[in-house]
Amino acid sequence: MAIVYIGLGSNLDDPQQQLSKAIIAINELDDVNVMCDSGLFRSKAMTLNNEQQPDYFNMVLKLETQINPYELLDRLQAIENDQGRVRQHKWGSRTLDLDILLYDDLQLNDQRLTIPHPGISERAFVLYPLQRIETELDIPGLGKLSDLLKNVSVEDVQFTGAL
Ligand code: A4P
Ligand code: MG
Repeated sequence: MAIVYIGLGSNLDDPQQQLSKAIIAINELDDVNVMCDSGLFRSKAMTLNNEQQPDYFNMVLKLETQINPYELLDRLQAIENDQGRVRQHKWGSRTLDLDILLYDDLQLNDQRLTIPHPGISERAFVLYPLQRIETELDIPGLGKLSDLLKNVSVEDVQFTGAL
């Protein structure tokens, strides 16, 4: 069994409802067991060219699964599509984004997948949710979660409780 952390994000069409639906869909995937979630975090949208966007709601799920990373990505993208994900431009607003943050201690970088997910180490909206699940996490190639947290500001993200 691999231990996998998935990042969920939404800033369109009732984000909290989008995340609830996504958790149900992930739970229903064959060969996936959702172990726990981080609770809900709200943050300003990280955008390109100062584009104005609604705030994001983010959450991290911890799973165990036997599905390989590529198959898992396919299934997560199918859930994104089911929930009306439209891909306009990089970092555009979205109803649902599902990212594979960590997959065991795997390090991978090819055309389809980069694991750990790029940008983890600069993103308060990823690091704080991860910390609520696992304080002593080692991120492959990047070091201890507790050290990475020193480089982001707690003020960039607001914990809003259970979903
Ligand atoms: N891909 C590569 N590695 C992965 C991975 N580990 N998990 C590829 C998932 N996908 C991965 O993704 C584009 C391609 O990335 C996929 O087809 C897959 O093959 P996408 O979701 O279509 O495009 P994107 O999300 O616009 O691009 P990108 O670079 O993945 O963006 P991010 O990093 O997902 O960031 N602000 C706040 N506050 N909170 C957010 O959650 N999210 C984003 C998107 C921007 N601003 C945000 C947030
Ligand atoms: Mg993405």
